Amino acid sequence: MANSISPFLVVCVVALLASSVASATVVEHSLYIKNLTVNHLCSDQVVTSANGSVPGPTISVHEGDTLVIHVVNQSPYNISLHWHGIFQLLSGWADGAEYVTQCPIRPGHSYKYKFNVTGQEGTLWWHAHSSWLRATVHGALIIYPKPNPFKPNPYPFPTPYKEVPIILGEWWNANVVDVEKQGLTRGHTPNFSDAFTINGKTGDFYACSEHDTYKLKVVPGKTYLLRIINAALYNPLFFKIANHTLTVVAVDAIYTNHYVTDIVAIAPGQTTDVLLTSNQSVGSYQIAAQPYITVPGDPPINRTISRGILVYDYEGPTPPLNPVNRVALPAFNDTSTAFTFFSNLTGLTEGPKWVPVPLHVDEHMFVTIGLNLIPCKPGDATCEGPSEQKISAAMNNHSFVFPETLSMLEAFYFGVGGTYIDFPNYPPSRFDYTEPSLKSDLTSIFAPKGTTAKRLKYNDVVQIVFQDTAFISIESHPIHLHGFNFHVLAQGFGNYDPRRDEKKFNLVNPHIRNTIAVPTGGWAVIRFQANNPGVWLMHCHLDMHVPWGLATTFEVENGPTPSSTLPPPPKDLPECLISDNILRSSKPGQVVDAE
Ligand SMILES: [Cu+2]
Repeated sequence: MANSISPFLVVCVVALLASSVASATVVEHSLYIKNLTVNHLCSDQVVTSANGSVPGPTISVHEGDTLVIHVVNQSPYNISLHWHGIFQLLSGWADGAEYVTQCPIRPGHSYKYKFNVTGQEGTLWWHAHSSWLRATVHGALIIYPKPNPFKPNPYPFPTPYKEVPIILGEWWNANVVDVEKQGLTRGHTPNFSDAFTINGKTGDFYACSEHDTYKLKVVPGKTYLLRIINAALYNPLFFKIANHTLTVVAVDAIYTNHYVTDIVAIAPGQTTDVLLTSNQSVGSYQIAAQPYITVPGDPPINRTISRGILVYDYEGPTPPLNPVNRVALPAFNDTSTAFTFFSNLTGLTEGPKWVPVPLHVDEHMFVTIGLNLIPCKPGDATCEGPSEQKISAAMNNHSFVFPETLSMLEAFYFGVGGTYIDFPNYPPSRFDYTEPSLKSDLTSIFAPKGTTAKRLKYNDVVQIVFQDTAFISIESHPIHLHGFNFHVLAQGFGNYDPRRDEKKFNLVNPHIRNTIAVPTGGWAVIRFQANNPGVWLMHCHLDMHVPWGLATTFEVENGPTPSSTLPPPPKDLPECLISDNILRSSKPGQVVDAE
């Protein structure tokens, strides 16, 4: 009898197991993609929105949760949604990169994105990954640390009094899909935006905007966590609050050592978490988001400023009468301020989710990034780019083209050959990458078009040196990698020189990111481990540069076990133009199963 198991105990153990399983919450949202009329700068504009607001809703989860998002496309455009910075471990079908991991959700159709949020916490965001629709279809995606009753403050910094998402955006008084089309047809830079926004508001710099100004109310003497996201399509930005310092504590949802600054530089695609303490005299202070222009000379770029106000909420006997304290901003082209910010960030090695730098490298890559030209067809009068050609863009002289009939992930999963070709580890030739005369060098400025993938073995460690080129112009390209975070080992200006620059690698506490702003006319070195099978897009996050071709992909093989193998696609994965039957017959025995 002493060895028998009490039925009561069994019930208790089962109940305990059930409760621990139940603690992995499923967070469910519906996003309806539909038209919305927005009034900015004295006029109405019909835009595409998620649930009728710009920015769209903030999605919050705890690490360990499963996120389910029903996307219903009631808009006139094809769409897909990307969960920017989410690892998508074994859930590549939910990554949302149009024609890379799925075909688009067509008007009138829907798709359920379902994925686990594991191994990361902090500020990310979600956005459309079709055409330029992310201009108005985006929102914050906040991952809170796993609830822990023994750890009342879950953060590696003092508990903030309040947390505030700050989404910086860019506004066109036009239909952005038309602006993109115009850029592609004419072959030169499309019309620049008309305004920048802070949480969807333009601010008093612009016409008709007195009531279109973002206000952040703070209680004196408190510390706030600002979760800053750059959702702009075209510009890195400087962000500043008059008379206040900001303490950076995380970037791209990974903690950093505290870095105290009076200005934040943030490239499209990046996030930056800062602590703000309301320790100044009671009053109002300007908040500003200003473009950081990385193209030298005098490019015709939107040089306006979005301004908001930080207001001290004060209930004492004397009402706050201070005039708005104006913010002093750097020059639009202040590369040294931007570089100081980016190169001073270091990773919080003792913090949650820190990953040490892999010290052994399996794949060394040197990837040139920049603009190029494609020849115009004879007699094509719409071709208005430099040297009467069309602007294009490339990595390693390969100008990326998205497939149109089948997603790359389906081609990978079903073994459909001929969809993409190999992406090389090096450019076809070595040259003086940042030599200014390359600007109009018609002997080497053309890059062939094609769909490319760099094939990686499961768990390969990849090091990439990104090298900006001077074709057409140098520029800071924010390169975003889907599916992985990477360590930023070093960055600098001019041509990368391994003998000189390898000595600068930070292998101890480099910061970790998913989007790196490669310095204009310079280079940056990153390292990541390909621990997730699937096809992962790597691209410039300046939206015109993607259809021009500044992208490639990584095809990561399955690992040796079921837990390192990409599962079958969900049943409701949007249909491609290649029919399901062809896919099924292309890999006999492979059954398309439910999730
Ligand atoms: Cu770019």
